[in-house]
Amino acid sequence: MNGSERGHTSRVRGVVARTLRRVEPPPRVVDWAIAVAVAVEVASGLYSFTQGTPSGAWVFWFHSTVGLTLAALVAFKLYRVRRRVTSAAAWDRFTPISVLQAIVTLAALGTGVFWVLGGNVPIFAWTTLNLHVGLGLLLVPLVLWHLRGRYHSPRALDPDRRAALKVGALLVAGTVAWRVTESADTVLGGASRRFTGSKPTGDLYDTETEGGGFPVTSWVADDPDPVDRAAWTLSVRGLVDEELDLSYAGLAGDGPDRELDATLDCTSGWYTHQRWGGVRVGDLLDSAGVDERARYVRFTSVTGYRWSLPVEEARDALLATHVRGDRLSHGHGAPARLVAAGRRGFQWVKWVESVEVRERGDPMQWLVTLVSGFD
Ligand SMILES: Nc1nc2c(c(=O)[nH]1)N[C@H]1C(S)=C(S)[C@@H](COP(=O)(O)O)O[C@H]1N2
Ligand SMILES: [Mo]
Repeated sequence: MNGSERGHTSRVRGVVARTLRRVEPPPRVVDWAIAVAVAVEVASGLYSFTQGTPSGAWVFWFHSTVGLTLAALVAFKLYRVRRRVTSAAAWDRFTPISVLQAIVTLAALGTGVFWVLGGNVPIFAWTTLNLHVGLGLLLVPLVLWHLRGRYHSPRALDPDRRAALKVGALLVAGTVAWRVTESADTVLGGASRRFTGSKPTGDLYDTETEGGGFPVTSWVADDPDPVDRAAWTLSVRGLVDEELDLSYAGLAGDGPDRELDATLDCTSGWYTHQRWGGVRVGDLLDSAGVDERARYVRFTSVTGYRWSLPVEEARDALLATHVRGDRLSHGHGAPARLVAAGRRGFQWVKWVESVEVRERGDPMQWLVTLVSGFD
């Protein structure tokens, strides 16, 4: 390197240092902002699983915006601590976890952006969106462990106006970056992505999929033996005037009673729009007669997997026996499955055998959907 090159390099360094000083919040503010942003991302990410109608679209853009802001915070942090990682002498017993945390954070952010830009590299049955969720959840114990070793009381922060403005500016930059990724996605042909981030099944799965051309998925481990239509009955119980036990012939002997177009949108990141046939739950409830205390209707699978809907919403749902004019295949939930338009896939209970009218919701259903099938 000659003298003028060296002068040039140090001038560039000077510019970087000055720019950093202008935009970078103080170190402890960065550290705390990272912890808060990770918590916000985990919470908004999980909450987004419950959103299936465009009124919930804000959760997805909020999650993206905070994620991109987090990327900037992580960049500041990594730049600041780079020497502590590259010099072996500076390592202590918390450094390996910190390095792992940095890798997982970057991977979680990277898979999120990659997915939004239309990317998907499936690993066995996992889409890149599943991987993103897994990495995000892995961050929870890692951040807690990191805080254990490197905790600074937030009282040591003195949140001056400048620091607050810098964090605010980063959020604005995150919003701009989010708009840019959205536009980039449109240019890359991502118009078919739903507001939930889900893509048409055809974009994700090129293998033959069972009946109706969309994949068979179960949330975690639910995998019953095929249910015999002739032996199956659907029971209607709870706050009803008259309990019902309906056979398949009684329910759909003459073919489906109603048809409903609805989008099945799985939290693994795919959706499929289908015409479903079956019985309107409202008609079932009317035949049984509903008590005025009724607030929820709970749908339970032969496996115990279950979900409840507020009674008014449940009335408009379908207990589907058919899709695209054909009887449901086993994988898609034969003899009957719940079709709840505007709800996410995991709430569309398959292999339904019982409908219960209840006064209360069912908080345990959250746990049951995760553990059903492990026995
Ligand atoms: N009983 C039961 N119903 C279930 C599930 C399950 O694991 N068990 N998985 C849910 C999930 S996560 C989705 S996305 C849809 C998938 O429906 P499909 O297999 O017909 O595509 O079913 C839902 N219904
Ligand atoms: Mo799903």
